[in-house]
Amino acid sequence: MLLTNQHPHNKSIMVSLLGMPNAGKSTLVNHLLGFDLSIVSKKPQTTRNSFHCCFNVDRTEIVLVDSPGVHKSSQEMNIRMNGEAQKASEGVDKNLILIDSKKENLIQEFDQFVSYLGKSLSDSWVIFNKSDVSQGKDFQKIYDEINAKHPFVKKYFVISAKEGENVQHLVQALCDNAESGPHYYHKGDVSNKNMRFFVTEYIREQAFRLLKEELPYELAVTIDKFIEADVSEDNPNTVLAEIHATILVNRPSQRAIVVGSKGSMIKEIGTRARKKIEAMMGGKVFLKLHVKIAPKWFRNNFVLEELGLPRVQKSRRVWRKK
Ligand SMILES: Nc1nc2c(ncn2[C@@H]2O[C@H](COP(=O)(O)OP(=O)(O)OP(=O)(O)O)[C@@H](O)[C@H]2O)c(=O)[nH]1
Ligand SMILES: [Mg+2]
Repeated sequence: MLLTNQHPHNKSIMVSLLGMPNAGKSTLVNHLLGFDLSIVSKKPQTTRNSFHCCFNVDRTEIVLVDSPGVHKSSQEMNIRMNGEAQKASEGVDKNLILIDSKKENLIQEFDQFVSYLGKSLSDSWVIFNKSDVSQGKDFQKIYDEINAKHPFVKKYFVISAKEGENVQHLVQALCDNAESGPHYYHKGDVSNKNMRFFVTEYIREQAFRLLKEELPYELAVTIDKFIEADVSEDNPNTVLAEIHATILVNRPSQRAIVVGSKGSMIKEIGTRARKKIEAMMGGKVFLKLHVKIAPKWFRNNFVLEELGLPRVQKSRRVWRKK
């Protein structure tokens, strides 16, 4: 029997989404998938891990690799996040480099991206995003200058990932560049990360949205318990999973803010995250959140490994227990 992912007319293409923080990479992922899989916030450095997700257009499979925005930092976690972006660019057929076109100097923005990524790229397209809020720019001229300086950039698109403007042209171009061959993912599979990963992401997403200033950057989420129920009966009230998660913070004062007055903040984070998890899992879940003070967790190799951020070549210091 011929498997659907091996049909002779199948085509596929794998593309990375790279760029500076806040350029709109995860927003584009969600627009293309048609639902909010990747977490998005107004704050930069929302995405910390690179991961695959895929969708099909007729017989063409498009695998997207979302990645953290590259930035300059000497902090171990940020160095590892940059490493995730470098990893996202490896083994793909094309790199899509997103630029926030609201920024004043897009050529400088692109140069900065190249220097922060710290790795040479091949076969890339530049995507000027946020066209809905950046009128009056001569994108052809900007592209020509970028292309003259960085010849690995072969094409440009002007889109709005949020409003969907021109995204269809980009999808068509990706389909035109896809190669014949079997699909990487089975029908129905959306990502190479599991539900545990997305649960931590949806909790962190709400923390990013609800908490102010620097606090979201000093916070991480780990899963303590994830018990999936045996859903044999067709009962809409069945709880699909019992999830216990911990929000790690750096200092005692941060714990107090995350918990909030009489537990109001942690309750709000939990309620909002649970709704998204339930929408994703297609049924009810029980979610219990704890807050734990883990001083300097963002330098601790064991915690970073658990968060899916392994050591990279540029890793600086590794915190060890004395
Ligand atoms: N107006 C407008 N806003 C956009 C557009 N695309 C993204 N945004 C907004 O830009 C902000 C950042 O979007 P993200 O998708 O989280 O950006 P990102 O590149 O994934 O950021 P990091 O994960 O931090 O690297 C959010 O507030 C989005 O709503 C767009 O096309 N137009
Ligand atoms: Mg992102």
